[in-house]
Amino acid sequence: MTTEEILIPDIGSFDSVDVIEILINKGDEIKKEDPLITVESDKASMDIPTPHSGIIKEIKLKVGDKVKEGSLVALIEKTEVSIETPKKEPSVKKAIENIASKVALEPTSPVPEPPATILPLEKPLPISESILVASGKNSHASPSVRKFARNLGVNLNFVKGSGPKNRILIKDIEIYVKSELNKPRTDDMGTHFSPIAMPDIDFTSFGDIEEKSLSKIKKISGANLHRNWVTAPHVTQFDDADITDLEAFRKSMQKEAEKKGVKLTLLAFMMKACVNALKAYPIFNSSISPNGENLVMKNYYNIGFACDTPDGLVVPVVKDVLKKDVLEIAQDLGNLSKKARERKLKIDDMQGGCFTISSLGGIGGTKFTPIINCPEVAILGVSRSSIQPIYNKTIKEFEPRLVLPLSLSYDHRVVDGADGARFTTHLRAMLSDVRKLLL
Ligand code: CAO
Repeated sequence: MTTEEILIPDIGSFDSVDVIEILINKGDEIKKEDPLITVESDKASMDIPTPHSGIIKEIKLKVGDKVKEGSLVALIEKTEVSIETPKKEPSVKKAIENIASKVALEPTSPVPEPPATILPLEKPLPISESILVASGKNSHASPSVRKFARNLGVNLNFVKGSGPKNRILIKDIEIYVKSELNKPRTDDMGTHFSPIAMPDIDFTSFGDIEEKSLSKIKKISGANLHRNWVTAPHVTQFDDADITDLEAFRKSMQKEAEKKGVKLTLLAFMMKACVNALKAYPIFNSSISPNGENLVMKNYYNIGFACDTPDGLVVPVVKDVLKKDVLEIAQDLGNLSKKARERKLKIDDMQGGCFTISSLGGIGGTKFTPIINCPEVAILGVSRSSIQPIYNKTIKEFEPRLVLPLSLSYDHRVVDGADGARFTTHLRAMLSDVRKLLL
């Protein structure tokens, strides 16, 4: 093995160019044509390739040095013995002159991408000999950097250069790629959350099993629920409302409602109370705009309700709740629930919601944490009412009262905790005083 000097080759009419990047380290094992350093004139930058394969024993230059043809770049211990034969390949000199003349014609042209292909050569040059020029005012990059970018499929026009004169360095591309990988992706349901794979368990090894396919509704709602759960930071605010008087009033109206063929349930009153609270706290009647920059504030009041059907969960929407009385709302609720259970809901029946109520009161339970129906920003969970001892300050005694548990989940990107508590406090006040609610 012999140690040889690597010298700057013929670089044409440029008699002094700056070393702007050292691409090798002492001890590196390199192959013939690998780039060693990048030099730059006022018109062009180029990589200087190694004429031999071998191990770098010493680097004789540093960034900022001025070099010309014949300057010593490094000492290399050759690992191959090559018989030097004169080559007919285009020289570095010819290529740099070719490009320099192009650059002179278009001094502020944008960075060509991918630039290696712009050379009008019959046979493409090896990459290290391709003179890749970026002399635009804004950015430029050396051939090795361009090759690195090309291998990763990176368009350099999007990369911010941190080198001298905004030159793009390898580390800039690495930073760019990292930031791109961390951006939310549309194909993972709008999040960059990648859970580990579910373990593949053979359940038959534990006992008898039966497989059933998920219903279409479950497949669709499952994907939506998952997206909403991982994209919206949920907070759930709990509260209790004293609905003793409201329930007495509802019962007193039930006969009249039945005559009109309407079942007047608590849910109709809940809708009225929620619209009242939405008017008092309009932030709850908003959505984050698709570009994530603004809040869309809605001046209409359509309330969705989670409806349990044999095929799964659907959310029909009662439109214009503000303009309707409780009987009209109850009528809509009845019609939409019937349509849902008979699988007759139309797309329009499930669109345009501003806020959702999920009532499990007819079934049971004390409290739960409902998942927001995004892009809405809040959902109210209603659990089963029960008689509770409530302290009456006026008479200084506990009284048996009918108490309704409320669970408000909200998107903390939009709604602050204080507003969450204000909203449930307002709801509680409305539900406790039927006169306020119906005014
Ligand atoms: N506390 C105590 N009783 C309640 C109640 C409450 N909060 N809410 C309803 N009830 C009673 C009703 O008064 C009714 O009693 P009667 O039959 O004696 O009159 C009974 O429970 C059944 O009510 P309902 O379910 O017919 O009517 P509703 O208006 O309360 O609810 C609907 C309608 C569509 C919301 C409901 O049928 C339903 O599907 N609930 C499930 C929603 C769901 O799955 N949510 C979870 C989604 S995951 O977030």
